[in-house]
Formats: sequence, C-alpha cells, structure tokens
Amino acid sequence: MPGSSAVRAALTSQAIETPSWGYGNSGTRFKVFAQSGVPRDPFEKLDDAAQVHAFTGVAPRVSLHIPWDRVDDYGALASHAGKLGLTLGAINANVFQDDDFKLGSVTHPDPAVRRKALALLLECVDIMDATGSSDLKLWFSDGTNYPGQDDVATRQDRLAEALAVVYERLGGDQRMLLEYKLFEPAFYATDVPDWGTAYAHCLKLGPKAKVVVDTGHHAPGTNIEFIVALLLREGKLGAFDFNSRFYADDDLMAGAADPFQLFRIMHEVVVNGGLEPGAQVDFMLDQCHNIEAKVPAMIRSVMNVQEATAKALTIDAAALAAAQRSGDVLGANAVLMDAYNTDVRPLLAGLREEQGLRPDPFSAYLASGRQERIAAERVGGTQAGWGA
Ligand code: PSV
Ligand code: MN
Repeated sequence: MPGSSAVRAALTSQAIETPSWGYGNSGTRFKVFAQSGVPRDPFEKLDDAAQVHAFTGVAPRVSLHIPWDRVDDYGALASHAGKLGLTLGAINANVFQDDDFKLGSVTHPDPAVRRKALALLLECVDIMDATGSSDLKLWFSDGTNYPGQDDVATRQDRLAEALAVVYERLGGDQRMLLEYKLFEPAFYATDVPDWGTAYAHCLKLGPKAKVVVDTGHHAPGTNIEFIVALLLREGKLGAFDFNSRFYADDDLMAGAADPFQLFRIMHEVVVNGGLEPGAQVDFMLDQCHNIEAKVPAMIRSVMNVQEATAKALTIDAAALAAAQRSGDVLGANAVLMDAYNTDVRPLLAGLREEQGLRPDPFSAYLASGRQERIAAERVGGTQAGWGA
C-alpha cells in the first residue's frame, strides 16, 4: 500500500553505495574531459560522497578501487569516512591496468603474472581488514581476442585456482562478490562473461561467494530481472552495480536510459526478499561521469534508484497475486503498470522532510553553493581520474 509504514521503513533503510571513481574525471577511450573541483585524492572523494549522503540520506557507503584509491594509512581513510558519517564499502580489485595483464591477470598463461594478480587480490583483503570493509568485489578483464589464442577451459581452471586461494583468505564476515561482463576489453571470449559462469564459480567456492549484477554488462534485450530473480532464489545475489546503457557498458546514470527496466529489477528484488536485511544485497552504483557534473549526477542516480524502489514497493501485491492466480494476463500487467505510473516523488520528498532533509536533494545541492566552493578550493595537485 503506498506510503504504508512498511513501505516507508523499507525506503528509509535502503542503503545505496556510491563508487569513489564516480567522483573523479573519466571519459571514453577517445577523451577524458577534466572538470573543475574534482577530488585530488581518496579523502576528497569521500568528502564528495558525504555530500551525496548528506542530501539524500540513503548513501552511507562508498566503494573503493585499488590501486586507484591506494593510501599509506587505510585506518586514517576509514576514520575520515567515519567522521563524515560514512563507512567504506566494497573493495574493488583492479587487475586490468597493468602492462603485465595484457593477456589476462589470474588466467594469464604465465604463472608469474598470475602470482602478481593474486597478490593484488590478497592485498585487497588486507585493505578490507584495515578499513572494516566486508566485501571484496572482483571483476576480471581477462579473456581472449581471437579463437585459438588460449585454451578456454584451462583459463577457467586458472581462475578457479586463484578464486579458491582468495576465498580461503577471507575472514568470517567477509564476502567475495564476482562480477561478470559480456565483453570488453576481451572481444572473442571473456573468462567471466555471464551470470552462469559467475554462479558456477561461486557455488563451488561456498556461501561467502556471491554474484554481482552490473546492469550495463548484458547483451541488448537481456531480461536482467529474470537473472535477478533466479540469483535471489538461489541465495547467490551479492550486489548490484547499477548504471544505464544505451549500447554497451555506457556507465551512465542509473535509471536514465531505461527507468522501466530499473523498476522491473526492483520488483524482482522486492518480491524475492532482496530488500530484507538478511538478504545482504549491496545496492551499488558503478558509473563514471564523463560530461555531467559528478556529485549532482550521483545524487540524481541515487534518487532514480530510490524512485524505482518506491514504485516497486507500491505494487498492490494482493491484486497482483489474484490476477496471476486467475490467469488474468491483462489485469496482472495493469497492476504492475499502475505502480510504475505512480508519481512517488511526493512520498519520497515527505520522507526526506521527516528526516530533516530537503525534499529535493538535487536542487538543494545545486543551491548550496558547494559546487562553486570546491571549484575554487581544489586548485593545484593532480585531479583524480580514470587510472588514478
Ligand atoms: C567493468 O566494466 C566494471 O563494471 C567493473 O565493476 C570495474 O570495477 C568498473 O567497471 C571500473 O569502472
Ligand atoms: Mn561494474
């Protein structure tokens, strides 16, 4: 029921994790456009993330990417986060930007390169210990560009071997989140191309290994919500990397290209218990903002996820179940569409006001003058960006 106490509680307790790299400069392989006021180190990235949380009230965690966010003192970074009202979320392992990884990281034909990649993954677990992060997020750019380039099954063996070592190293409360991606940068065969491959590895590893669904990483037309329902049913959905795509892995703001898809995904999350705290689904954003202002883009993305969640929670579950039971195809679809077409912005604005927040985080941030302040203050130093 719209606005019921259960709906309100679910909305205020939802946590959306933002990515440190979404605050830095980024672009395409053609050009990175620098913006003024962009953070110059991981501490300033957290300062920006704190603004997203301050204005939305639902973004208390930040994912880090290593080595982009390497610092001398991770305890100091975690306590900086704490002072800002944040905690550090998933630690993302970057084994895709070193020359040695040209032919792969943990699946590379050379055991010395595999050892180097494994060492980086284990360093990320050390960082989790130091920061209190509970999730290690793994995405491998590994794969081949040409048929015959390497043996596909042998690469799976190498991957399994590395994952098993890392899994063993995890502490009791720590998880491994394995992300798949259809293609890019490998074009012929990616080593973890789909949910089935990720799921098979996670199943073998054990209960602490779960799958990450990055919404940008599928073929056009893929029914992502089906994958979500299935993984939740199997207890293997660990996290989302939300973003939007028109063509491939576009990394645009979540809910921008296809808000209806985001709603359908959140519907499956809701009906399959993914919002329950015990489900431990991490709702992360994975976006790189190329031409848009970074903090406002992140605020808009968080709001889009919230709106999709609110609409999904607004679905009349009893009416939907009755229509489904009686085979009322059009009636069932109408129940879903009624919720999708509901304007949930007043509900969310009211909830924010009850929490002492401004009703519209996006315009409130722009009106705060902070964007101009950081542009004036953050001069000198090296701006954070893709690869830094
Ligand atoms: C790969 O495309 C990916 O989705 C992974 O999550 C990486 O960590 C991230 O993008 C880097 O931007
Ligand atoms: Mn991702």
